[in-house]
Amino acid sequence: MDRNLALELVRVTEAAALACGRWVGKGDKMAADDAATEAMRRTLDTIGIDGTVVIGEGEMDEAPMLYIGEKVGNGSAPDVDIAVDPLEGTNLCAKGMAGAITTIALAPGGGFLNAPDMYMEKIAVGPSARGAIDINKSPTENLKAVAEAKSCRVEDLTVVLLDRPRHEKAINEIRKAGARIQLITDGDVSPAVAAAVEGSGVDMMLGIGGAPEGVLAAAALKCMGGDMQARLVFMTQEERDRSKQMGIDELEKVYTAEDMAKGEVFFTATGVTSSDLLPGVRYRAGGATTHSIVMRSKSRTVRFVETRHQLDYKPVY
Ligand code: VTB
Repeated sequence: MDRNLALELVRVTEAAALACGRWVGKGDKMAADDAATEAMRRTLDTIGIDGTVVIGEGEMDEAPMLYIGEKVGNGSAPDVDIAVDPLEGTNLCAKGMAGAITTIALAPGGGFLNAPDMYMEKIAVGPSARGAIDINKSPTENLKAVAEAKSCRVEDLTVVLLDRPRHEKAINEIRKAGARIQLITDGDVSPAVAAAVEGSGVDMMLGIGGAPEGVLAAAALKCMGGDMQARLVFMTQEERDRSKQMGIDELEKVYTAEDMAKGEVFFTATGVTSSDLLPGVRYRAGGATTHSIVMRSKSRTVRFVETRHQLDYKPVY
């Protein structure tokens, strides 16, 4: 692909962030998500792609827009698959807490794992620890290998996990191993991406979160040359059946970033509330500033884009 579509997609995540940024701290996660989704949907149609949503807001009967299977873009070539999380961390946005982002990824048709909306166990690190992780090994073993790869001590590493009872064992083990921990209430895409950004302060994202979020993180980590392994976590027989229906034959498979995001992929995210990855939206009289991360796998170029928006000239806001 000759075009760097990420440079166009950043307008989509910016629009979503500007829209849901107004809902920061308002306590209404549904309204925040609707605002982001609506803005993302509208902006997507200005882009020259023939897109199909494969990771979206839900099945057709559950979501009014950006549902799985929905066609997006202006319909001109190329034929691409789209993965979106218009507002990743709706609770974080509603409470004004750190780490909410708007995010989108694009792959050639059929490039993304069609991940069902269920849990996925994940481990993600940046390029400096590439090859050092193994989801089948214990957190202690992974931390030792990552510290060695990064020529530092385990005590120098910071691991991000969702603060959930299901992670109690891992948290205890990581503490014992000596690494630092950042517990987050929501939003595991942002720390997975941050793990691959030199100097972000995050070295690893670990634990069980959403499978769709895992595919978005995989797209980003592939673009950055980071490393990720993941495995679906089945809670019910119904989830196993649904996964099979969605074309997943090997239920226990360990996925790499490449397995989940094949071909030339693009990823962008814009900060809604500030985090280790990106500052959040800041408004001023007649305008706002957004910060985004923009990347493509082909060149592995990672751009941090700071945009000054003149809202007076964008009547929609
Ligand atoms: C996960 C995580 C997401 O929601 O899906 C989480 O990947 C839900 O986990 O980033 P629980 O079922 O334990 O609440 C997010 O945090 C936000 O969508």
